[in-house]
Amino acid sequence: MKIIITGILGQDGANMAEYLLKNTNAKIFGMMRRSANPNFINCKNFTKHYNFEFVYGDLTDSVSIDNLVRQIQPDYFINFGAQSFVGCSWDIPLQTFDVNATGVVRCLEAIRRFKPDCKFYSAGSSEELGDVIYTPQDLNHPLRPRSPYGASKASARHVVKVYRDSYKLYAVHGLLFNHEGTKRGEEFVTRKITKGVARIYHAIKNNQIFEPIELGNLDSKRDWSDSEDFVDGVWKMLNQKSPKDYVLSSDETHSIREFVEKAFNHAHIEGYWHGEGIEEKYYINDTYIENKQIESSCLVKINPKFYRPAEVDLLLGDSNLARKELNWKPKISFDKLVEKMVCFDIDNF
Ligand code: GDR
Repeated sequence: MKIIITGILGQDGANMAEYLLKNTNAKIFGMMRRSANPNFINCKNFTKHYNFEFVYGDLTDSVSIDNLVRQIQPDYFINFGAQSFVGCSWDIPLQTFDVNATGVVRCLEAIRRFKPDCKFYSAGSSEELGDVIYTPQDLNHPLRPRSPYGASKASARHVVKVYRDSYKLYAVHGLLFNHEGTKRGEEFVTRKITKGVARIYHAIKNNQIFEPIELGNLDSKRDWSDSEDFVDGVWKMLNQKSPKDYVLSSDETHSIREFVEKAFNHAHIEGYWHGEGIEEKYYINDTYIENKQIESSCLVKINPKFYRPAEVDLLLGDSNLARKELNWKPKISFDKLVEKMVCFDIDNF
C-alpha cells in the first residue's frame, strides 16, 4: 500500500504520517515544497522510518502533482497541504485560492488521469460555514464563508463532489472543526496562547518582568479538538464502502477568553479581566509574587491588528453521523488538550 500525504511538515500531515506508520504497513510519501530552510520539527519521530520518504511537490505546480501520482501509483492521496491561516488569507487571497481550491482540482485531475482507483481526502473546514445560521452545525449547514480562506475551502468541497459524481472517484471532503496540539503553528491562537503562557510562567519563576500576550477578538467561539484524534477519523472516512463526507468535531464550544483562562490555570497562574473593548486586559492575580512590577503586570492585552476584517463568531459542530457510522469519537477533552499544550510548552520552553 502506498500513500501520498501533502503538507507533511504541518500539524495534520505529520500526525497522519505517525498514525499510518503505527497502524499500517503502508509506504508513506510525504510531499513537501522546496524551501531554503524547511522546518522538520513536526516530522522528527518518523523521518528515518524505513516506510517513510520525503518527495518534492507543490500544489500550485500540476506537473509535480501529475508526476507523483503517475510514478508512485498511490492507493491513497491525503491532501493536508494548504494556505491554512485564515487571518492571512485577506493578504494573499490569490495564493490561498490557488493552493486550497485549484490545488484540489490539480490533485483530482492527476488521480483521474493516472490512478483513478486512488482514494482522495480533501481537508475541509468549519470556516466554510462562516456566518452560521443554526447551531450545532452539521453537513447540511449552508456554506456562508467569511474569509478568502473559507471561500477557497468551500470551492474545494464543491469540486470534490463534482469529481466524485462525474468520474466515480472515491473522493471525500471532511468538514473538520478546529484541531490543535503540540505540533500546531504559533500563528494560530491556541499555540500562541500556550507558548505565551510558558514564556510568562518561566519569567515569573525567575522573578523577571515580562511582556503580555497580544490577542485580537476574545469573544469568538470555537469547537476545539486534538489533531491526533482527527487523523483517525480521516482514515476511517477513507475506508468506507462508498465515499461520503463527514463532520469531525468535539461538539463543544469555548471562547478565546476561556482558552486564555484555562491555559493560565494549568500553569497555576490566576488572573482577572479588567476594562472593556480594546482596553480590556487580563491581569495577574497573584499575591505571593515578590517582584512588585510583576504583581501589577498584565498577562494579556488586545492588539487591534489581530482583529479580522470579518469574523466567524460561533462554531459548534455536530459530529453525530461520524460517531455513528464511522464508530469514531475524540478521546482528548478540551481541558486535557489545553493541559497537554501548556505542559509541553512549559517543559520545552
Ligand atoms: P481559525 O483559527 O481561524 O478558527 O482557523 P485561529 O486559531 O487562527 O483563530 C481562532 C479564533 O481566534 C481569534 N483570535 C486570534 N487568532 C489568531 N490566529 N491570533 C490572535 O492573536 C487572535 N486573537 C483572537 C480569531 O479571530 C478566531 O476567531 C483554524 C485553522 O486551522 C484553519 O486552517 C481551519 O480550517 C479551521 O481552524 C477549522
